Amino acid sequence: MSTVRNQVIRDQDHALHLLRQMVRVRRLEEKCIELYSAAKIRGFLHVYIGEEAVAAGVMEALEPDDAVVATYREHGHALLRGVSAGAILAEMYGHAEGCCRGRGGSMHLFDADARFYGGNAIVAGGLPLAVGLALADRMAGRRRVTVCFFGEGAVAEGEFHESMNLAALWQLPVLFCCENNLYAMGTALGRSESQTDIALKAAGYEISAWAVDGMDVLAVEEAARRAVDAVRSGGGPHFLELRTYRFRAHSMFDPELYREKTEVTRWMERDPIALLQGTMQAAGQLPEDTWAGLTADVDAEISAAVGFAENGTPEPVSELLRFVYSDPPDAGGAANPGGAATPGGGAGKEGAAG
Ligand SMILES: Cc1ncc(C[n+]2csc(CCOP(=O)(O)OP(=O)(O)O)c2C)c(N)n1
Repeated sequence: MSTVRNQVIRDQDHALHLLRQMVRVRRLEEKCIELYSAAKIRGFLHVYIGEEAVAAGVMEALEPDDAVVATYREHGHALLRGVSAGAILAEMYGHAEGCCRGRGGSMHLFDADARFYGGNAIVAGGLPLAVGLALADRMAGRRRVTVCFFGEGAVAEGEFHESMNLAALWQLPVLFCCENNLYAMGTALGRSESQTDIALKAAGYEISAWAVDGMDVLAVEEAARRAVDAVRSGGGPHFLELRTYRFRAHSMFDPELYREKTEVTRWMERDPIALLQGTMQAAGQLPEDTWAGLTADVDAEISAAVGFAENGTPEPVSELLRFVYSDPPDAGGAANPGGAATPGGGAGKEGAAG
């Protein structure tokens, strides 16, 4: 088995933690696929399998107050940001116990308490949102960082360029993390971009940018810490191009005619979980029973989450207008957080039922 790097991992407990985080994401999504196939989960489902080292490494560099913005391939980001597996699965079931009361589903996970701002289904849609969050922090004098994850498909969008420009012009505290898995649905990067070096595109906006091996969680964490520290200490926006690969189809509906099976197999040889596991085992840092204990714990977490989601309840139809509009302050929004608000300003449960 190949190793992450020819090195002995200095902090064994931390390496084990990273391994656990990646396994949590992998097992959660393997379960999602199973539940989707059993028609328990409906709608779209995009899994992150193969890319786990990116979210696992970057999240380590963040403080609880920092903000995270992600794409529709965000189950792992939400989980590692502290949204429970139960709240994620209940969301996919369309149950009220989900992190968005079952209204968003797989592509729209959101949790304001965790400062997790989606779950954005529109390609590149998260970038201006991240720039806005960073601008708000700058204006309020808060030393927070906003991290924005997006696929390389986003660089073809105008929103990408507008966001790079404003973040650099205003020196905003945002870290852009491009998850370059080489394909935007069925379109290979080289078929849509004249310049395929994405870090170079960001550098064109005077943003410090560099590429990282996105299959090596230690390398990702190291790069993310360096970038986040620079952003937090006033160094303006930074950009990481994380070179990675998705092992599964784009979504549950994708015959994968655009890539060779041998290419997929080649990348699977650098599975981020197996790489770290192999390195630790080779260094005598992962005894068999430690690994068995880790996987058993994760399996228990996921099966408890499935139970939680299964036992959830759909929202009653009478509640569906709640939260569609926020309560205007003069309608007593703070005092009536559950009350429905109409565009005209009327609030109250009767309004919701109507
Ligand atoms: C503005 C917009 N255009 C098109 C789509 C349809 N679409 C959904 S996913 C996707 C590919 C995006 O690829 P990438 O950004 O590389 O992310 P990945 O799926 O590889 O993680 C496209 C074109 C969309 N959601 N939004």
